[in-house]
Amino acid sequence: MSESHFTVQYGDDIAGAAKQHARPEKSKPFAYGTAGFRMNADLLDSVTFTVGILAALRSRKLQGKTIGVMITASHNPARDNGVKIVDPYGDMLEQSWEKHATELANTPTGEIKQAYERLAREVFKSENREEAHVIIARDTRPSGKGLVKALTDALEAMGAKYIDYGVLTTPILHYLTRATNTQNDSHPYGEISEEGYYKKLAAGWKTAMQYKKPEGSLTVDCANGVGADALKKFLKYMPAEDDESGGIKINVVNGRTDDPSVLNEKAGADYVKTGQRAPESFDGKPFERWCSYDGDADRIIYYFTETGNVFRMLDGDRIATLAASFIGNIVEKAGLADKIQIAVVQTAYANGASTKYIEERLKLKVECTPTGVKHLHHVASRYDIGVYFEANGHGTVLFSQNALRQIRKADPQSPAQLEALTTLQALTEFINQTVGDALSDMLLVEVILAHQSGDGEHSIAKWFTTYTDLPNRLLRVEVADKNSFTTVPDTAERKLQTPEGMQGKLDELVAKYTSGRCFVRASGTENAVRVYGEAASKHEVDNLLQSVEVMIERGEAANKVAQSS
Ligand code: G16
Repeated sequence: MSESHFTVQYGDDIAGAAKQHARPEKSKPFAYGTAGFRMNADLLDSVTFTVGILAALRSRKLQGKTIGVMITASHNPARDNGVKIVDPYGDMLEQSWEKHATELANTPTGEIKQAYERLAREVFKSENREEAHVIIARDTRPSGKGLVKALTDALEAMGAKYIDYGVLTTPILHYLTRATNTQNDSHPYGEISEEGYYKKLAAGWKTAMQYKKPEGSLTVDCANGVGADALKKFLKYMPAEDDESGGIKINVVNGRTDDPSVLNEKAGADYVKTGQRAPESFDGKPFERWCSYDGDADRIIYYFTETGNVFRMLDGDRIATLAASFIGNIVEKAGLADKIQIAVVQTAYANGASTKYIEERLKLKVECTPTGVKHLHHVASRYDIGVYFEANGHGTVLFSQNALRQIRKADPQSPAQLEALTTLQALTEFINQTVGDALSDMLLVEVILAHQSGDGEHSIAKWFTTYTDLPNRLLRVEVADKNSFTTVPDTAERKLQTPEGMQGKLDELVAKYTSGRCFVRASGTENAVRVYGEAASKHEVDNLLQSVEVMIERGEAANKVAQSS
């Protein structure tokens, strides 16, 4: 690309400020992964500084719109941290900018100013004097504070205005970003405050629950993360527990945010989903509803035990099917079925039985994308109502402008239609439109279960029996270089391109199992590869995954020998 020769405004102090946040000399290349940069917190200082430069640049490029920056490593252990950029409407950073983030993060400290100016010329095309606006939040990790300092040093060097909101859940920062940028629109997203978020969710809940009372209580495992603080604050805006319309008893467990070492330890959505087991502190009686958030409260997994202590888990696929089925139903009841098209977006981790249920029983379209909510969100936003969930419990439901218009202008012809429309309208209010949100998804599930209860059967047990999952397992295998595992483009990460020959071996293995399916991909948030498998029986799936693990380990050993000779 030819360089333009206009003067790049701002950033005169960058070189000096960068020296305070120097890139470690021997670090491996950094990459903007599934959810931004994520690694051991000790390596993140310089990366976070460069994210500050990029956030200011992005804001100026978008005529001064407010950009969000979240400092979190979500489900990872407490020693890790991460940083990601949120675009003005609360969705993830536009993918074409991820390469700019990666490039800046890998620039030697002494060359930062030149790299910034080169990038500014490339993205601005002409002189740009816009005011830059950035908002910031972090989770409860001890390293967060220092990383905010790296970020704000960059923002100050860039002459950007910023607000540091302190400790918040990831979805609240996404909410605030959108609320800030839509405050002058005809339909502002909400009040620009943490309190405004709680009020919006509670108001939607009250409307959706005006004719209902939830069955029993709900216990929430907060992974000892920021979700615990948020949930406790939120409950103050909810109807009293004994209120006939919408009162609900919610217990908070694993809410120790004073001790960072316990974050995500034997608790949280990832622990429950990956191990298919209950978290520490679980003492649920049969059919009592429990759910787990992750460390920054953007994922949720439900579970309960049946009589005899049999553990039953309801993951993101289950939430997607529950939501799609319920919403499809009320859209029809509201008389809008021919005006509103609903689709479900999943990834390759979705259990095959859930996909079959959505296509064959619900008769809805299913799309499959690579891992990462950024991919699912993008595809879901093409539909009137796009239900998207990853199996790990990360997801939400998006309502398009057309869907909102149709719901607003519909004229109910009967009390049943009025109830369906009121409920639908309430869902559009409290379902987070920016990103997966454990708190808002929890309300969605609770509203649906309350609407479906009342025939004597436990609503959570009824939910579990809608279809039977194919036995499945998820493995995490540590390898010397996860980047040597790449996938074939446009296969939604279901086929390996490298290591050479590995996909062929995998196909041969899978063919030996009844209804076998298996794929391997590098994690974008951890230093490992993930192996997912399904088969007709638990025994078969365990055997299949064991063989795949051995295959990967043999490949690693062969590589080591090749490198040392
Ligand atoms: C992040 C992403 C999710 C993704 C997960 C695991 O979640 O936002 O979309 O599913 O990482 O990704 P990977 O398999 O690439 O490690 P979170 O909750 O950790 O931010």
